[in-house]
Amino acid sequence: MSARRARGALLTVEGVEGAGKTTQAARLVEALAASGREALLTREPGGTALGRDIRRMLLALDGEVPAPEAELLLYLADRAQHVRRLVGPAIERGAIVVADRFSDSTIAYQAHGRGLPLETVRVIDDFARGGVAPLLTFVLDLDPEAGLARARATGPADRLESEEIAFHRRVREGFRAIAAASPGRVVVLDASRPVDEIAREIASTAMRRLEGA
Ligand code: T5A
Repeated sequence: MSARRARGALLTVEGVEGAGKTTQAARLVEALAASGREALLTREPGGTALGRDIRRMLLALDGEVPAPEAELLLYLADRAQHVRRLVGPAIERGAIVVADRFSDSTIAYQAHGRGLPLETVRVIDDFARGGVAPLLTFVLDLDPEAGLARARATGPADRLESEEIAFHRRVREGFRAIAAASPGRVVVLDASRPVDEIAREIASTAMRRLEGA
């Protein structure tokens, strides 16, 4: 038991706006903690103090609109800080880190959504991550219109949520393409189902994978 608990890992929850990532990431951390593991909930952008400043710059609707390349680098600046100050050290000490968004969001939003070159995005993301990668990723798949309706019910739309629906459709296809290319790491879940049902499936899949890790 102690040898197993000493091995940390990163688990990520991904998907379109309003798919339920924040809800499910919190439920997964609860389930892991209940099983006796050190579990840490974090998110991107905004998992560190510097990241919270970057998050405000990225999601504000006022101010200058970043060029797609600048937007990419801001997300990756957040990731570089997050990985080195929080995620990496937590994994090193044996914690299970659950991140509400990580690198797959960059591939889906900045490469598939914005149209930046996929290979360039991958290379810079690798540099930002510095070798930290998720053991397991849950993609919550949902019609973007349904997700945006959920998100709008919780508050005003931010800069990314305000993008045209075609952008959000490309993002959804991006997540599906990532899942198809990495079936061993990425589990796609129908996010239109009830919260409890999805949470049970995520928890049991994560426990099984961690036991085998
Ligand atoms: N981004 C991020 C990039 O472009 N590139 C990157 O590299 C990264 C890391 C971050 C933005 O930045 C972009 C993506 C985003 O646009 P964010 O706030 O982290 O923004 O992400 P959002 O998707 O905007 O987060 P939301 O909070 O809007 O959505 P969640 O987390 O998916 O959904 P959640 O859990 O907050 O739930 C939303 C509502 O739906 C309900 C909840 O109760 C809540 O009211 N809900 C359900 N309702 C019915 N059935 C279910 N199964 C439900 N699950 C949740």
